[in-house]
Amino acid sequence: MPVLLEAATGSLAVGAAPSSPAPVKLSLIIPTYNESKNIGPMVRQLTAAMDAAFGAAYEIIVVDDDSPDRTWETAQGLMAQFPALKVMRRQYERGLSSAVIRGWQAARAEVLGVIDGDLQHPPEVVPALWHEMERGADIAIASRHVDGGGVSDWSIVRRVISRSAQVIGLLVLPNTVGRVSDPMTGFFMLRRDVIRDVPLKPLGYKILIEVLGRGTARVIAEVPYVFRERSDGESKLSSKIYVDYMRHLLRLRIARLPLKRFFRFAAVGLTGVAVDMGLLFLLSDPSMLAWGLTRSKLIGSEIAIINNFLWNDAWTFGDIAHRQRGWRKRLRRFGKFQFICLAGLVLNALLLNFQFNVLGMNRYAANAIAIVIVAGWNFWLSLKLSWRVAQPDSAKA
Ligand SMILES: Nc1nc2c(ncn2[C@@H]2O[C@H](COP(=O)(O)OP(=O)(O)O)[C@@H](O)[C@H]2O)c(=O)[nH]1
Ligand SMILES: [Mg+2]
Repeated sequence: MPVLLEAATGSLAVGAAPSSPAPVKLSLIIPTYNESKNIGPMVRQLTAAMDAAFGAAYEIIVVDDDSPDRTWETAQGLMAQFPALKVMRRQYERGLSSAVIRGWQAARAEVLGVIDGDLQHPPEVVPALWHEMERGADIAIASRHVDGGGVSDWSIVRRVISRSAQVIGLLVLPNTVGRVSDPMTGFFMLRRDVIRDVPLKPLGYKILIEVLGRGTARVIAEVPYVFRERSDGESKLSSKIYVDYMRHLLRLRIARLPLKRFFRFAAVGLTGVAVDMGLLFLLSDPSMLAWGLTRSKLIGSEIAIINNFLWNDAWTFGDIAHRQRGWRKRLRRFGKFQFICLAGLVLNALLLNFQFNVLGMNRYAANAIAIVIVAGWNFWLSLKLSWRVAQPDSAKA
């Protein structure tokens, strides 16, 4: 029997392509679990479609999770007949998403792909996806929700569940899930660069959401396809998959929050409080300069704002400031920051009044809440206005 591929262990990050004497253009993964009846027809149809498009310059990697029906063995038996076919039998790890990534880790091509092994994804669509990659896409997805796509025989219940899952995804991660019409698809291709060396932490079924959420894709193309009915074997979809999906969305949501920046911003804010207090003392205290209270407060606050701006520009958002050099740009950032802080001050007073006068809260509790809300507001606006990144995707690279 021909040899099987070894499954990598450790981190789920996909590195650089290995140098290879016979390079391939596309590495397509088929994750399988109990698909022994389907894998033969699947590989046959796929090879027919791919030979026409690639000649010999492609590879198909079946990643089987040690199926009880010995799918890996059936696939291994096909290798002599199909030279592009490779098989991985995973014995120490389980799950659809990690199977796909382990497959990509063993892949040789710069373009990686995935397709189900149960013939529900039509193999004829592979060349169409490849065509989009050649035209410059970073990711090309096969979609059920663009013109010409669809599901063949789904009950109304299944349609509603699928669409609800999509809507929840849109609410939790609008900038990720909203980038494609069919975020639930398990049939797509991507450039290796999009996820190269990025540690992936997928959960459950939705590997595309992981790739969109953690990768750096800019151009995304969609190709229609009709999700076919299963003729053999059975779906592994269970209610646990929905729970995993929710957990996956939350995990990505947290990973995408700019927590580090927020903590820096908050630390800078504390230095601002110290400057403000110190100047109030120096300028207005009877033992010091003994200036009027309002004048001292205004000067102290303004210098605190300048202090905060300088630290944020150099540290909190230093990476972004570094890419937007020059005095004019710096002044513009400062102007916006100044405006945000003043607006924050007004908001602070309004909130304090509302909580104290309308809600009848304790004034110090109300003030503490107002300060937290205004800190969040200042941070968010600073992120979106002052230190806005023109191209969020390229910025990560
Ligand atoms: N390696 C591996 N493949 C899986 C696993 N679960 C499902 N698959 C494969 O992933 C593909 C899609 O799974 P399926 O159960 O058909 O999902 P459905 O089409 O959404 O009902 C099929 O090729 C399955 O054999 C798993 O835990 N490990
Ligand atoms: Mg299926």
